[in-house]
Amino acid sequence: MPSIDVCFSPELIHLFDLRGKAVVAVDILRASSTMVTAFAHGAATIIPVTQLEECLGLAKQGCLTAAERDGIKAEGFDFGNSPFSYMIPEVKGSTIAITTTNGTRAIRLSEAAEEIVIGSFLNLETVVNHLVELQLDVLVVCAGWKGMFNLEDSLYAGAVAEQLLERGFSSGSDATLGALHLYQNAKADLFQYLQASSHVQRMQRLEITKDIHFCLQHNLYDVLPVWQNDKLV
Ligand code: 3SL
Repeated sequence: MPSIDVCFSPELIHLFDLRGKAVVAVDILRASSTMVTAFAHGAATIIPVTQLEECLGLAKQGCLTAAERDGIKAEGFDFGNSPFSYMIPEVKGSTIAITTTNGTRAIRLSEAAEEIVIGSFLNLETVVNHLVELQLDVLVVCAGWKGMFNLEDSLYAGAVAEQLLERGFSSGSDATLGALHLYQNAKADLFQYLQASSHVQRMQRLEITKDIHFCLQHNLYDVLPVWQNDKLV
């Protein structure tokens, strides 16, 4: 029986053997939710990179570019990291190069996995169904915040764990059980539960509360971004 495990921060990823595993890379607020939204609005390809310069350089190859640092859109890029900015006709058929503070790093650090999919509450059911079909051991890699644990990604890991445990997976660790218990305590009202969390407070200071509400919705989209040849398709 395959297992479900959770890596609470990219700083812990060296403790896991990714070979042969399916990684679900998640940054609920907001990178993975934004990528899922961009695909749902017709993006063809997303190239996650870690550095601003590399991202900007990809404009020369015809990419749209997106960059966020500390919650704010970086100067000179087409997009920041709000899911709402990807709901425009120009996104259809496009290739988007993106760099964000934590999310794109989590994806890049997962490259040794057998399969990487991008998870968010927005496509939770689609991700879970895919993992059940794959029958590989699963590791949810939380982007966290600058190496630290965060609540929103851990809650998502708990949501994935809840569904996979119901569908025959085994718990890989105390991390899985911790994430599951968090989610079960919070799921009645995730927004309320996250009120005191650091990134929600940061986003509220930046007046982007509507992005938080958007990213906490479950199963809005049925897209499944998958890592293939150095990009997401
Ligand atoms: O850290 C990240 O990668 C971002 O998702 C952070 S933010 O939500 O855009 O502020």
